[in-house]
Amino acid sequence: MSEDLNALHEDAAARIASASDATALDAVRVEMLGKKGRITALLKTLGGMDPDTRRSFGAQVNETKQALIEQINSRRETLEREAIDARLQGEAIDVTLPGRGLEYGGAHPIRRVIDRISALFGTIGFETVEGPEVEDDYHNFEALNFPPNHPARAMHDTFYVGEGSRVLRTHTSSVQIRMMEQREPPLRIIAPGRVYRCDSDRTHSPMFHQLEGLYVARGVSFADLRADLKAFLSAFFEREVKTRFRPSYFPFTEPSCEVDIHYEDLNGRAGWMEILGCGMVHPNVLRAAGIDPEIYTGYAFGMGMERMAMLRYGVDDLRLFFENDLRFLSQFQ
Ligand code: 2NL
Repeated sequence: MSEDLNALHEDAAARIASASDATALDAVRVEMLGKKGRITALLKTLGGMDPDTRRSFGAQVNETKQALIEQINSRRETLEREAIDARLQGEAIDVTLPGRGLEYGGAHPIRRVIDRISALFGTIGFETVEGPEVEDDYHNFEALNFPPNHPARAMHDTFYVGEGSRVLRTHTSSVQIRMMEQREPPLRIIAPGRVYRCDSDRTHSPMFHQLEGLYVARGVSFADLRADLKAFLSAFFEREVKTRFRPSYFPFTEPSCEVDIHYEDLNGRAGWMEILGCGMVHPNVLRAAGIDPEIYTGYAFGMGMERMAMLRYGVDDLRLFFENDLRFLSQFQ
């Protein structure tokens, strides 16, 4: 009998030791100590034994039972500790690794130039406003004194969109028409934004950025236009800029000018460079927007932002502004 008990204990002890998880260990416990377990079965046989055998064998069985309970509990603790250790190992953080660092973003050079010009005109009372990029023919052309079949409309190859007379705006003048419709003079606004023309080559992008300015009030003169633009150009380029106002033509201004700035490069070469267009708002444009040209006059100007950014930052290729290559963009932060 005690031979069987020893064998049973050894067998159980080996299986407890090799139980690899809580489920396997519990299976051993049920097989030994459960209601129908082998130890339980032995205890049930005690009743049929004579008192002496019962006392000594009963003590042996109980000893074995206590020993198995302890072994099972100890094995359970070991398994739990191992599970916790494995999890900690898996979740370990190497605090000696270098940090990932923070990447700082920054404004695109075109945005920086728009903000800079808006701020400069802000100091003399101009408010920066925005408007829709998909326009109707009226706000993009008709209100700006382009007659229905005037060849001037072909000056820009326009992107027509959808049914009817929707266009991608070819300038931000349309925003200024909308402001004149909504507000009363005196009016001082800057309208920057994306504009679209069917043009694509080394120096033209079908989408580019323009910024226009408009000042409408009583008694606004060409002298105001000239003084304000000269002050702006010197502030923008941070030097005393020599300017030249050349007569030109736009349907929406009369008289109209193109403005050149004088430059001298490091090799001593000098010359004039066109930088913007301007003029006195045409009476037809004021009238179309509900402003009486007998009472009010206005000046307006427009310039390309890519060109201003190229001059300010010394960029020689327009396409760099649209490629979004971080090696280029991160130089402006
Ligand atoms: C250029 C020339 C110009 C204007 C834009 C304008 C707007 C209204 C009325 C009258 Cl609502 N004029 N804008 C005037 C003259 C020139 O732009 O070279 N832009 C890139």
